[in-house]
Amino acid sequence: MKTYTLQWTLLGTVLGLAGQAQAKPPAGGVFCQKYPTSPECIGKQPSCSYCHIAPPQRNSFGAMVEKSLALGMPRPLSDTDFSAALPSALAAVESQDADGDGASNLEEIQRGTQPSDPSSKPGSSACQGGENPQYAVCRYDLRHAYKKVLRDLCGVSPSFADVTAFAAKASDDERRAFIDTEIDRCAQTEFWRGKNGQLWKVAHPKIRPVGSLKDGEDKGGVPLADYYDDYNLFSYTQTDDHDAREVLTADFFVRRDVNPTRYSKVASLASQKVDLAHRAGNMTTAWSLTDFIMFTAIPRNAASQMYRAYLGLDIAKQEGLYSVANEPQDYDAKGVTAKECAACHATLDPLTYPFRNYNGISSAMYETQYIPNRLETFFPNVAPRIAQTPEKGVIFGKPVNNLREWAQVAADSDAFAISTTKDYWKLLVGHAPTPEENAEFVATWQRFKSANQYRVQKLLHDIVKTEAYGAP
Ligand SMILES: [Ca+2]
Ligand SMILES: [Ca+2]
Repeated sequence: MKTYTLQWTLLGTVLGLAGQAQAKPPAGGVFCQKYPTSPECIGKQPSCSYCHIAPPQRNSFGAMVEKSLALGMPRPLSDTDFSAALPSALAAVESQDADGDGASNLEEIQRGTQPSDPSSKPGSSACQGGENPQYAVCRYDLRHAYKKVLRDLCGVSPSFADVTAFAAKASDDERRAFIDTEIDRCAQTEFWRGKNGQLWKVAHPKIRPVGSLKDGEDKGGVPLADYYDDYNLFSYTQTDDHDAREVLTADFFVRRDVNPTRYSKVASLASQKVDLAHRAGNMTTAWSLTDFIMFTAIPRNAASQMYRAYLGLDIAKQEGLYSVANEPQDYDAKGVTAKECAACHATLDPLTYPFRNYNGISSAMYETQYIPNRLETFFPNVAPRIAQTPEKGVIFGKPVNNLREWAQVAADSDAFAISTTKDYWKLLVGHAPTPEENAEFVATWQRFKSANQYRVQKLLHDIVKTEAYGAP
């Protein structure tokens, strides 16, 4: 994070001083279109340091790519020319070895090591660790997996009798089938799906609860909105045979019944005010509009929070940048066209426009609702061009007419599948995917999209079957 800040500060300085070669904001996005399964692209994009020591100075890999980049074209290249030329320049150096560590650039890109750093190279560390009499190290161990499933999904340690019974089963196939049964049983427990259970923990950084502002059950001192509605919708979309994408696309709400906890769809809730035609799951709940929009005219904070929370992309860390031509326009005169801001805001501002009519708490009568002409009505004096702010926006380079279309593009993106898979990978495996685990992680999120049809329940089974989970 510090490194990014320093590099981008340097970049801003360089841009102001000279027309020479610079780090290009689109580079990460183009790289990840070419190598979508590289660990550098799992829910993020490579940082400037992948090709640069400090922009514009390139490292050994960056220098090698530059030699193959748009040969004969005058420098500096425009962003468009650069983006068009980069894929073939990357391809041209794939079989070479920029840092001379014996691993080709392509191998390093695919394995997640640094192609410019000879001390970073693909190894076989996944299977180091020696003999362990308790477990078959580097092999899937069913007994280990069984005990871990009970702890991770049921919140209990298996008894001696449980473990003995498991070991006494006739075959490994029976043991596997039993683990699957236990996953389904545990996913019904309060530990997993109940109030403040494991699913709620996954939701915390997305919903960002503030107890003092809580309305309804467990009301705080300044009750503004009931974010339990958000937890309920989240939990509904992550359980049973429901589609996880509905956390972004739902036009319904969810009620929670207790003893035992069950989530069910409802068409309306007294605590929610956005009309049916403008609902986009947890992005448009009373709490999201209260907490992430508040009194803001153009709520960039809401867009960046959704991008980070549900797509795993943090614009403040230069992740997920898809610069839009002629942006940012700076309709609210915040100074975002300044060089050091523009690189991010060329993505963030078009990402934010579809939120323009969602009202936070700036007008009591119309709080947390969709109000056509909201900016014209409540914010006419913010800046001379404020009314020109479009509702149309752009996400991942795709134009969208409104927030519901935004939600659909987001929900169908690889970023959403990666981010959701990563949430549960971290919860169950215990850490974010390592370079050695990347091949399994990629296969897992790709199956989450395809064979598993965005069912978290199936994802849980899938993660438990990985070697990352089952090999102690
Ligand atoms: Ca190398
Ligand atoms: Ca290397």
